[in-house]
Amino acid sequence: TIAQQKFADIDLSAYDAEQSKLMEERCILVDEQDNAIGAADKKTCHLMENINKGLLHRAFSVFVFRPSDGKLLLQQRASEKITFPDMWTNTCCSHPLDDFAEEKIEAKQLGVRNAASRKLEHELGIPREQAPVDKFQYLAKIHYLAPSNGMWGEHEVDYILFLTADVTVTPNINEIRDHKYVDKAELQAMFDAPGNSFTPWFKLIARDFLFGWWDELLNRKDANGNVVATSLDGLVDGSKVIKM
Ligand code: DMA
Ligand code: MN
Repeated sequence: TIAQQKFADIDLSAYDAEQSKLMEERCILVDEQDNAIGAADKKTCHLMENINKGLLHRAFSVFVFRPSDGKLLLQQRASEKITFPDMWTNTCCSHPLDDFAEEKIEAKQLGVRNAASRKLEHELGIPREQAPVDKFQYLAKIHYLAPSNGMWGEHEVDYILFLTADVTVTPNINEIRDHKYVDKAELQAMFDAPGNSFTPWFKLIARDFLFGWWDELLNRKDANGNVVATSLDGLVDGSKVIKM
């Protein structure tokens, strides 16, 4: 069955050693309604050969906004990344892992929240106390499929989380090449400029949701003029998977 996919027999020696090692992480397999149905290593989950047979896993996409001006923190993926290298994208994406009990908890999206806090530290060096699990605002979960380069791709149920926090960024250069804060107009100018490339999930989320939710965020400043992600609670019905 799909839940018992074998470790794919693909040689990773041509890729970056650190990124190749991370392909041994075990992702959580889900059906299209996001019911957990098993686990498989990250390599298996990201091969188009398996994706084309329906293999689907759980993921998250975090958007970090600066409280004082509501700017969004973007990252450019490192050239070492095996999937979607060098592309600009939202603050941080990854997977809750079957390897950690605390990342399998489904109540209140606690598993993805724990994974998001872990990966903000791993990729951007953000101290965990700056990204505590209860500060993330869960918005929605989307189901999308996107080929990357060659044999690789993504096929995920992706939880979208907003976080408003002042964060200290110390980039892990094996993960990210660059990062910057943008307002809506600056992001739109990046999209319009020739030569920038963006991850497919970021383009989909930007196309359908990001700008509207960002407007709501900017409209709901607290008494000190700061944007607060948790003010978006109840804005959308996050209970059903949205197919993109
Ligand atoms: C995977 O992101 C998750 C999404 C939403 C695409 P990623 O490739 O950045 O994950 P990782 O850094 O763990 O390889
Ligand atoms: Mn993935």
